[in-house]
Amino acid sequence: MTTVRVVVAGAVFHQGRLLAARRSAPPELAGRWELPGGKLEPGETAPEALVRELREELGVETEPVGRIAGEWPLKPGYVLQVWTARLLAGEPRPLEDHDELRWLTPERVDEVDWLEQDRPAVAEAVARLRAG
Ligand code: 523
Repeated sequence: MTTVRVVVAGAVFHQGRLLAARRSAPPELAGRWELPGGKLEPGETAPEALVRELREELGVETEPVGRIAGEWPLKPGYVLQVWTARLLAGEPRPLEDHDELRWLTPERVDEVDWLEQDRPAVAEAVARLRAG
């Protein structure tokens, strides 16, 4: 039996903006922008993993709000799921895996080079941001 592993990413909202993070590794993904997150660990739910990853990578506390419908294939054996999340505390800093962060308004969301697999979820996140 093959188990598909889930990577969870967060569309983090704060004051009408969406957080974008530029990857610093691996070489084939470095320089591209993503919704930050990471792999689920055994026994974790996706929202639990998201809170942990955003704490480890960015030093912030967040609250997952709702899942963005869909699942996007990554490398073989991995799929991407995306949740929206609110920033509760802290100022995001690129502590690991990223070298730049940006808060994007809906009008400016296309100014960074998003990973292809993140684009559908980014579009839906922006629609939710615009809707308030
Ligand atoms: N993606 C991706 N988009 C996206 C994330 C968070 C991850 O396409 N928004 C891909 C990139 C990697 C895989 O998912 O191929 C795992 O993401 P990664 O490296 O951020 O997961 P971590 O932090 O759990 O990885 P390790 O700690 O290195 O195991």
